[in-house]
Amino acid sequence: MSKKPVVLVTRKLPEAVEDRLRRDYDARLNPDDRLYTSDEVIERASGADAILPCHTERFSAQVIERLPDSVRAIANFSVGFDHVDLEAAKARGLVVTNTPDVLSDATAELTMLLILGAARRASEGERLVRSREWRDWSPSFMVGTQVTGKRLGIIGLGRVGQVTARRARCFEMTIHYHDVRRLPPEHEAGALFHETVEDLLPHCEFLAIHCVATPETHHLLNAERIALLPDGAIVVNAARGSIVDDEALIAALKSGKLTAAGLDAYNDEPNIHPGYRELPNTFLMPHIGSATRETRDAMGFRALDNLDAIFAGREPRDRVV
Ligand code: 8YV
Repeated sequence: MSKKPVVLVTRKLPEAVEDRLRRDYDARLNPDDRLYTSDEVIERASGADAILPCHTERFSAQVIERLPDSVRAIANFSVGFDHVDLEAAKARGLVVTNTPDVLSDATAELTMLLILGAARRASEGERLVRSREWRDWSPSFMVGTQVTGKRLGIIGLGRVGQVTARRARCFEMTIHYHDVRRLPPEHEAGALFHETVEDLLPHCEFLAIHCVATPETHHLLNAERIALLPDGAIVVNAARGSIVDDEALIAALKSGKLTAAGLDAYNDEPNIHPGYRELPNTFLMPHIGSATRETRDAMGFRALDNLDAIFAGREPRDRVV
C-alpha cells in the first residue's frame, strides 16, 4: 500500500472532517486548537506534503520561502485567500485552493443579521436587558431604522453578494451594486449596476461590503467615499476589515453622518480598533460569517476534495494558484 500523504492541519476542524482526514491522510491535527506562530507552522510542516490552514495563519512571501521543500499545496479552509501571498506561492510552485460556494448562505445570513442588528440597535437593546437597566417603554424608546423597502448597495456581487441580495429582496429591498464588471442578467436578478463605487454610493441607504480583499480594495471605503453616502446610511461588512478605513468609519459614526455599522470583519483581528467598542451605534460580531455546523463541515469537505484531487494528479476544483 502506498504511503498516505502527510497533511498539516493548523486548527481544530469539525469531527467529521477530521475523521475523513485520519482515514485518507497521515494527518497532523491540532486537537487543542492552539494558534501556531509562523515559525511553528514551518516547523510542523517538516516532511508534510500539504498544509490545510485557516485564515488565521499568514503565508507571507517570507513564510512561503521558509516552508519545507516537501510541501506542495496549501488547501485553505476559507474562501478568502488574502492571508496567502499568491505571487510567492506561484513562484514556489505551490498549489493554493480555497472553499467557495459552501459558505455563501451562512455569510449572507450573517450579513442580514448585521443589517438588522445595526438598523434595530440590537447591541444597545441587548445590553439594556442584560444589565437590568431597561426601566420603561415609551414611543421614543430605542427607535431604529426600518429595513423593509430600503435601497441596499452591494460592493462585490459575487457568490456571497448574490445570496445577500436574494435574502434582502425578502425585505423588499431594492438592490444596487458595483463590481469590476457588470454581471449577466441571471446573476443580477434585477440589481442595478453602477460603473463606479462613486456612482453607487449616493443610492445606498444600506451598504454591504462583499468584495475580495486585494491591494486594490484596501481602504476602499474611506472618508471621501463615506461622504458620498446618503446622510444616515448604515454600513455592514462581513468580508474583510482591510476594505474599510477604520478611522474614517468611526468618525462618520461619531458625527452622525452614518446611523450605524454592523461589522463581522476587522483590521487586525481580534485586536480591533477600540473606537468600535466605545460607540453605541455599532453591532459587532467576532468574524463568525461562516460559523454554522453545516457550513464548517462543508468547508472542510471542500478543502479535502481539493487535496484529494491534488494527490490524485487531478486539477483541484478551487485552485486559486
Ligand atoms: C472563515 C472567512 O471562518 O472563509 C473565509 O474567508 O472569512 C471565514 O468565513 C475563515 O476564513 C476560516 O478560515
